[in-house]
Amino acid sequence: MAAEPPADDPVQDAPEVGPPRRAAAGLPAVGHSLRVAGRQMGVRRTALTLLRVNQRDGFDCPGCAWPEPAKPHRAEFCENGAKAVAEEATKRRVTPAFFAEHPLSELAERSGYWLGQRGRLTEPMYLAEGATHYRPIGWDEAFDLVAEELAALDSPDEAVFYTSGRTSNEAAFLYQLFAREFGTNNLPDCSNLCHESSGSALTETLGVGKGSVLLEDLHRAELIVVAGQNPGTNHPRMLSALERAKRGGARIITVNPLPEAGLERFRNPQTARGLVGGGTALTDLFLQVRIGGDQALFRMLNRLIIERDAVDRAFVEEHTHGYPELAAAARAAEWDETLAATGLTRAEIERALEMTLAADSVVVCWAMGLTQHRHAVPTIKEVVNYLLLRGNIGRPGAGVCPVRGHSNVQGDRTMGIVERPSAAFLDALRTEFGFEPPRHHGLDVVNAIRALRDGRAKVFFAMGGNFVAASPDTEVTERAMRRARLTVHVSTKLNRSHCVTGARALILPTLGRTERDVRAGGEQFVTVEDSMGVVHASRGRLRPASGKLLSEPAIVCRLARRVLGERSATPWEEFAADYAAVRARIARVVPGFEDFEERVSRPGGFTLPHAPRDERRFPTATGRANFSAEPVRWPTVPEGRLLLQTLRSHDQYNTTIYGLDDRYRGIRGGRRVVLVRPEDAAERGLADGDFADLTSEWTDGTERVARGFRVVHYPTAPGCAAAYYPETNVLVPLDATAETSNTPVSKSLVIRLTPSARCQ
Ligand SMILES: Nc1nc2c(c(=O)[nH]1)N[C@H]1C(S)=C(S)[C@@H](COP(=O)(O)OP(=O)(O)OC[C@H]3O[C@@H](n4cnc5c(=O)[nH]c(N)nc54)[C@H](O)[C@@H]3O)O[C@H]1N2
Ligand SMILES: Nc1nc2c(c(=O)[nH]1)N[C@H]1C(S)=C(S)[C@@H](COP(=O)(O)OP(=O)(O)OC[C@H]3O[C@@H](n4cnc5c(=O)[nH]c(N)nc54)[C@H](O)[C@@H]3O)O[C@H]1N2
Ligand SMILES: [Mo]
Repeated sequence: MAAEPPADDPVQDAPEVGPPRRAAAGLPAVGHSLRVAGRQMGVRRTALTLLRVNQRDGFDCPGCAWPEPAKPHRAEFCENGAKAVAEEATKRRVTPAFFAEHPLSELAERSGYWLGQRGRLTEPMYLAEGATHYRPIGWDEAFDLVAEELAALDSPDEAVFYTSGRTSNEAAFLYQLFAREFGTNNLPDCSNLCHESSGSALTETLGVGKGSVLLEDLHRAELIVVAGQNPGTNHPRMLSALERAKRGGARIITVNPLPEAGLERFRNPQTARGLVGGGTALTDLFLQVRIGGDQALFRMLNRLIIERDAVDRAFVEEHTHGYPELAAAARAAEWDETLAATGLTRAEIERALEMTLAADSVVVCWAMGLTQHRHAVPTIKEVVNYLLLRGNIGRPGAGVCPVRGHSNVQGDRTMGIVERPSAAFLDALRTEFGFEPPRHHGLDVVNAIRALRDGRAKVFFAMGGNFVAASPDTEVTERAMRRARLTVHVSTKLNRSHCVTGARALILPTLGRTERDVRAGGEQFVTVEDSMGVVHASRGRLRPASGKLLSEPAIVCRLARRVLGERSATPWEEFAADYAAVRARIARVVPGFEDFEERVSRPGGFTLPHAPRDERRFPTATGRANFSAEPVRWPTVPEGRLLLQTLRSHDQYNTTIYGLDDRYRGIRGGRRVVLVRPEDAAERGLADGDFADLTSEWTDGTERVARGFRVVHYPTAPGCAAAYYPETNVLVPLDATAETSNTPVSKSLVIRLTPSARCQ
C-alpha cells in the first residue's frame, strides 16, 4: 500500500461530506474548470488553450475517447477535459534541481497527488544502481543504457513494453514495430485493465472488438441503456449526445448500483437552456442493480423477449448462429435467481422489457461497471444477445457502444499494440518491413507482473501511464517492479512509477498533445482514433514545456536505431523526421487506412470500416453473429461481507489526481472514503463519519487491508460499497481476474468493513 504522505505533504486527506448532487454540468462546472485551469496555466494560456480543444485545427483532448460531433461547438470541451488539458499545459516544472533536492526515498513516501502537482518533467533523468537521487542524463547516453540492458537479456521475451492509451497512432505503430523487430510480442497495455473484456466478447460474438455505433446512431436511438458507466464524470460530452437523443424522443435506462448525478439530469453548458434552466432529465428508468448482477438482468430480459415472441426472426435466421441454445438457456432463467442476483424487483425488470419492446432501435453503452468482473465477458455477451434478439446491430440508431477510456486507447490497438497479434497483422508487417516477427503470444499486464515478480522479465519500458499505481495488488506489483534490472518511463508528469524502480531507472520526458512538435521535416501532427472508430488529426500549438523534450515517435525511432543498429532495415531516421512517412506505412499495413494521409487531412478525418455496422457482415468463426448461452453467474458474498467496487472521483484522471473533491457525490477535501448504505454500515457498528478498515478476502485464503477510510452513508445498492482507485488497488489480488480477458476484477471485491483501530 502506498505510504502515508509525510507531515509536510500538503495533501491532507480530511473528507467533508454533504448531500450528493442530482444534476451535472451547467454553469458551476464551467466556472470550476476555468478556475482549475487558471491555477495551472494562468488566464491567458487558459483561454488560448481551451479554445483549441477538439477543434478542426486544434488538438484532440487528452481526456476521454468520446467523439467530436461533425460540427464541434466553439467550446467543445468539458470540465474534466479542461482539467486534463491544464494538467498537461501547466506552467509548473520538475527540473534537475528538484531531483537534487528530493531523494528517491522521500519521493517514494509522497502521495500520487503531490507528485503530479509538481508539474511537467523537463529533462531525461537517470537513477544509477544504488543511487539515492535521480541525476540528469543526455538522450544519447540514456538510449545507450537501454540498449546495454536489452543486449544483456537471455531472450527478447525478458523485456516488457507497456503502453498507456494516450499514445498517438504514429508513436504506437513505431513502438510495436520496434518491439517486434527486437523480437517480442510483450506489449501489454492499459486495455488489459480496461475494455479487454469488451474486446474479447465482441470479437467472439460480432467479429469486431470495437463498438458498432456512430454518434448519429446515438442521436437517433429510441432507447439507450447506460450500464456500468458514469459519463457525468468520465465522458461528460456524452451527456450532450444523450440530451440530444432525449430531445428526439429517446428513452434512457440506467443500470448502476449508484445513482450518478450526471445521468439524472444534465444542464448543458453549451446552450442557453442548459445555463439558466433546470436542464434535461435524462434517466427514465433507474435500475439499481447489485454489483455484478448485470448478466442475470439481461438474461431475464432475453427470456421475456423470447416469451413475448418479440424476436426479430428474419434477422436471427439470416445473420446469427446459436439461437436455439440461447433460447433454451434463456427459458431456463428463473425469477428467484434473477431477483437475488440483481436486487431488483420484477416490476422494474418488466418495465425495462416494455421499454425495450417499444423501441425500434436500441443502443447499449457500457464501461468499467461491466468489464471489471470475473464474469465480465459472459456479461457483455449477454448484452450482445439482448441486442441480437431484436436485430439491434447494424441498423441506424442501434448497436453496441463500449465507451472507451483513454483518448487513443482504441487507436493503439488498431496500430498493433496487442500481446496477441493476429497472424494477418504479423504477415503484413513482415511483407512491409522484411523481417520475421515473433509469432508466439506475449504478456498482458497481469502476466507481465507475474514475469517481473518471478524474475522472468528484467527490463520494463513504459510508453506513458503509471503502471505501478494503475495495476492491481499494489504490494506485489511494487515488489515485482523492484526486481527489474531496468525500468524506463516515457512520461509527461512525475508519478508513483518513477519512485518504485528497478535496479536502474530512467525517466524520459516527452511532449504532450497540446505542444508544437517540430521535426527535421517541419511541423508535425499526429492522429488518433476515437471510441467510435473515427480517425482524425491532432495538432499541438503550445511551446513545449522544455527545450529538452523529445516527441514519442522520436524517442522510439532513436531508441530503435540504437538497439537494433544496422540489422534493422527500417528507415527510423526518416520516420523520426516526418510522420507522414510513418502514415504511408500504416496505410499499407493496417486495413481501413488506405489513402491515410489524404483522408486524415480532411476536416473531421474519416471513419474506419466496421463490417457489422456497415453491411451486417460478421467476420466471426461461424461467419455469423454468435449468440452465447453461458451459465448465468453473479458474485457470491459470504455472510457479513460486502462487495466493493473501486471507481473514479470527479477530480481525477485515473492515477492523476486533480484535486480532492468529488463534487457530484457531495465529497470534499479527501479521497479515503468508503460509500456504503446506512443499514449496511449500522450492522457493522459504523456511523457516518466513523473510520473503517477495508479487508479484502481472496479464495486462496489471503487477505489484503487498506486502513482508515471515512465511512460515508450513501444510497448505493444493498450489500455493496464503493471506494476510489488507485488507493484501493492494494485490495485487488493479482490472481483475481476476469475469465478470458484476464482483466483485474476491480469492481467486485469481497470485503469486510471493520471499525478502524487507528482513527477511532
Ligand atoms: N475525468 C475522467 N475521465 C475519464 C477517466 C478518469 O479517470 N477521469 N478515466 C478514463 C478511462 S481510462 C476509463 S476506462 C473511463 C472509465 O469510465 P467509467 O467506467 O464510467 O469509470 P468508473 O469510475 O470506473 O465507473 C464505473 C461505473 O460503473 C458502476 N458500476 C460498478 N459496478 C457495477 C456493476 O456491477 N454493474 C453496473 N451496472 N454498474 C457498475 C459504478 O457505480 C460507476 O458508475 O473513463 C475515462 N475518462
Ligand atoms: N482498482 C482499479 N484499478 C484500475 C481501474 C479501476 O477502475 N479500478 N481502471 C483501470 C483502467 S480503466 C485503466 S485505463 C488504467 C490506467 O492506467 P494508465 O494508463 O497506466 O494510468 P494513467 O493514470 O492514465 O497514467 C498517467 C500518467 O501518464 C503520463 N502521461 C500523460 N500524458 C502523457 C502523454 O501524452 N505521453 C506520455 N508518454 N505519458 C503521458 C503521465 O506521466 C501520468 O502520470 O488503470 C486501471 N486500474
Ligand atoms: Mo481505462
